[in-house]
Parts: sequence; C-alpha cells; structure tokens
Amino acid sequence: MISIQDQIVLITGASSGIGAACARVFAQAGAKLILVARRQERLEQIAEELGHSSVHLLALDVCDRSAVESTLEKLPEPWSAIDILINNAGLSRGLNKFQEGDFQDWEEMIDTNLKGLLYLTRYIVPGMISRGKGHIVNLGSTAGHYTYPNGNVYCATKAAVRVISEGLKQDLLGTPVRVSSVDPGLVETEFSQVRFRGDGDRAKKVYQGLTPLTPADVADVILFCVTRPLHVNVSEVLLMPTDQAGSMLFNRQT
Ligand code: NDP
Ligand code: 8X3
Repeated sequence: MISIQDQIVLITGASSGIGAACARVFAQAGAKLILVARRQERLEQIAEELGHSSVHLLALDVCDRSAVESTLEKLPEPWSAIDILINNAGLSRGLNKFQEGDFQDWEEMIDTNLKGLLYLTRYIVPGMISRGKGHIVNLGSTAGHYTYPNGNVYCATKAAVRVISEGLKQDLLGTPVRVSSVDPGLVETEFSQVRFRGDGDRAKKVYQGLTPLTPADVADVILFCVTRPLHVNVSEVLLMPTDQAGSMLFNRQT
C-alpha cells in the first residue's frame, strides 16, 4: 500500500453522494483536496466539516469547457500539480422509453457524464505525464455493463465511460499514469432524486426492501485503487450490493 499523504486529489461532484464520501475518506488519508461541483454552499459545508486547511473549492460546471480550462489554468501552486483525478460528477435524467426520450435530458447526461469527464481529463493528464505520476479514476456503473429497460442514454454514457477508460489506458501505456474504472451498482445518494427531478417517493422506492451500497463503500474501493503499489493498476472494479445481481435483478424484501 502506498501513502496518499499530501497528494493533490481533484474530485468532481464532491457536493453530494459518492464524491462527498471520497472527500471524507481521502481527507482522512491525509490528501489535499480540490473539490468541484456547481453548488458552492454544499462544498463549503463539506470543507467546514473537513476543517478547511487542506481543501480548495472550485464552484464549476464540468460541462462548460472554457470555464474548466480557465479555472484549471488559474489554480495556484501547489494545487495545480494534481496527482489524482476522480471523475465522479454525473447524473441521470428520466427513465423513459427511448422513443419517448427528452432531448434536453439526453444532452444533459451526455454533456455531464461524457464531455465533462473528457474536458477535465484532457486538461489534467498532460501535467501528470510531464510530472511522471498520476492516477485517473472514472466512475462508470453497472449500467455501462448491462443495459436496462428505459435506461438507454444513461446506460450509453456509462458504457462510453468504460470505453474512454480503456482507450486512455492504452494511450498512456509507457507512462506511469494509471487509469481505473470503478463501476458500482445501486448506491443510495441523491442520484434517484436527480433522475426523478425531486420526486422523493419515487426515488425512495429504488432502494426499498434491499440494502444498497453506501457512498462510503464506493469511496473505500476508490481509495483501495489509488493506494496500490505503483506497478499495480486496478483496471476495472464492478461492485454491487449483495442484494443485486446483474443490472436490475434485486433481492427485495417487500
Ligand atoms: P449525486 O447526485 O449524489 O451526486 C452527483 C454529483 O455530481 C453532485 O455532487 C453534483 O454536484 C455533481 N454534478 C452533477 N452535474 C455536475 C456538473 N455539470 N458540474 C459539476 N458537478 C456536477 O449522485 P452519486 O453520488 O450517486 O453519483 C456520482 C457518480 O456515480 C455519477 O457519475 C453516477 O453516474 C455514478 N454512479 C452512481 C450510482 C448510484 O447508484 N448512485 C451507481 C453507479 C454509478 P452539483 O449538483 O452541486 O453540481
Ligand atoms: C447508477 C446505477 O442501476 O441506477 O449508475 O443505473 S443504476
């Protein structure tokens, strides 16, 4: 196991769920954190909880390429030397048959889950190569392995994340920069509230009668990936609740 003490870790989507859990777990391990999300007040709450000192906040929409570029360019020393990038910001909108799909929902998912991840990675990876160290962790999903009914475009974005991780790994071969894809099944976060646009009852039903993963379960796995010895790359992790098999096969006690 290697130490991540004082390593600079940039986490997108750190205002909630898996990203916020990563902030807690990585702070505990002694990392210096750059926390990215649109909701600044949420980021401030997390920074306060973590005691501020080793935390730098960026209120940023990852879909806005020029904002991503200028924000990263303006990062002061030592924050600009990012060691670990956790591409976690992402969302799902709607659960509709393809033929009834909403174009705006599709664009929001593609812009966030794909373009946002591509922008951050493209701007950060060259520095990792020139400094001779770095690790990129991309949040995929079981949805990228197994398409489920009405999941169409969300599943496609997560399948594309897998392909991007694979392509990036191939293109970085010969450099010390590592790439891991961490692909969880059902995790109870704000994910379903966002998907169902604040319909709390519908969101709650997604997790009813089973024990889902917690955001901390996923953060632990991400920490495991980045703390392996430098010659070891955990390439892909598929993790599910014990109550889940495949994509939409659940052991529900209802
Ligand atoms: P949450 O909704 O709890 O968190 C999503 C995070 O993404 C928030 O911090 C949100 O912050 C951020 N975000 C969304 N859009 C943007 C944007 N345009 N710019 C910057 N930040 C953005 O969901 P999860 O924690 O569950 O999701 C995290 C990742 O894990 C996603 O990629 C998701 O697809 C993936 N995943 C989730 C699973 C689950 O069951 N929950 C399972 C498998 C994968 P803000 O709104 O403040 O910008
Ligand atoms: C989130 C998990 O199964 O709700 O990626 O799509 S699922």
